[in-house]
Amino acid sequence: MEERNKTLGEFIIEKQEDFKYSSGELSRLINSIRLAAKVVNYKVNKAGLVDIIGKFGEQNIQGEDQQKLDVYANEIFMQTLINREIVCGIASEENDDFLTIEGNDGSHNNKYVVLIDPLDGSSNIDVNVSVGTIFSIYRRVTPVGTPVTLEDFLQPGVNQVAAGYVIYGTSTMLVYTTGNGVNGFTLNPAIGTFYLSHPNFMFPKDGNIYSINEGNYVHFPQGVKDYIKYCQLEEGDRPYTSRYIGSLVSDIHRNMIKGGIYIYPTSSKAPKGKLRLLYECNPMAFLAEQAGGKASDGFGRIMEIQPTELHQRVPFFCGSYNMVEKAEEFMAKYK
Ligand code: AHM
Ligand code: MG
Repeated sequence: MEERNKTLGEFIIEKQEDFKYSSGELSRLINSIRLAAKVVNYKVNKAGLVDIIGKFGEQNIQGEDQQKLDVYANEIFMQTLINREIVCGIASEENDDFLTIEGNDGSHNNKYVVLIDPLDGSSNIDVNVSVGTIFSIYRRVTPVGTPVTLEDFLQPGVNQVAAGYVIYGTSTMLVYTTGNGVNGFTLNPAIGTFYLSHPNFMFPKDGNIYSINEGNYVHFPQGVKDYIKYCQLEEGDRPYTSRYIGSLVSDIHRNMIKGGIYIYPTSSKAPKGKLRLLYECNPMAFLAEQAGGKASDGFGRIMEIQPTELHQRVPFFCGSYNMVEKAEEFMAKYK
């Protein structure tokens, strides 16, 4: 008989002893993210109904429900983490600066900082396309007991203790790593429980999907242009298939299942790239590497970049190991 699928709650408890610092704090933190994800999921799924429900005069529908979903998601994730007093600081893609969190008694005794993109790809909401939440967790580097500083957030990705994403798609999934492989959980909306559906999630080593906004082709560096032409060449298993949702979480999620590469390069319009190192690239890079894939800025490992500012942008190449390696070969020709 097949083993009954584990719930995320059961999985977190079971894995707690594997954590390097097993005080239960990280488990509680991931539990809070699980809770916030369910609340945001409820709201995202209801987004298209707002007008209809509104017509029936439901109370409070104006104002609260018309709030932009990315703002709402930001508030939910922030509040959930703040209320539980489990982090000492949060930085969000939605806010200019980081937030220092103190306990009810004014103490600063928590160990972890969270960086979050509460609703990535939110321009897709209006057209009913999947969006996602991306999160990244570090241990603070300043002494426990003191307020967090910028230094606690500006850590290279290799220091991450956990990272993950939530995809609000045809099914809602939470996919995360604590540095021991990647596991994916699918929400059963009827009972509001995440079940382990993708244990030991792995990127195929090779793939045949390339995901890039080709509309910007003329603005791309020559290495990227050449790589795109390579993807389109009729040879061996090529031409590859082009798939671009324009929602990072969805594009990476699909490529992780099917095998593929996601690229957001520099361009003459966005000389540093578009995606944020701390909120988008590092967590995705941690997941990719833990799933046997690779993440690069075109020349070197994303997770080794020393961040200099909270909202720093970087070019991003992420996906099946061999595909990213190939793209780097093309980039290296024009270094
Ligand atoms: P956002 O943080 O403003 O939502 O932007 C990030 C999104 C990614 O999800 C997506 O891969 C990319 O921007 C799409 O950008 P573009 O429309 O330029 O191709
Ligand atoms: Mg984003």
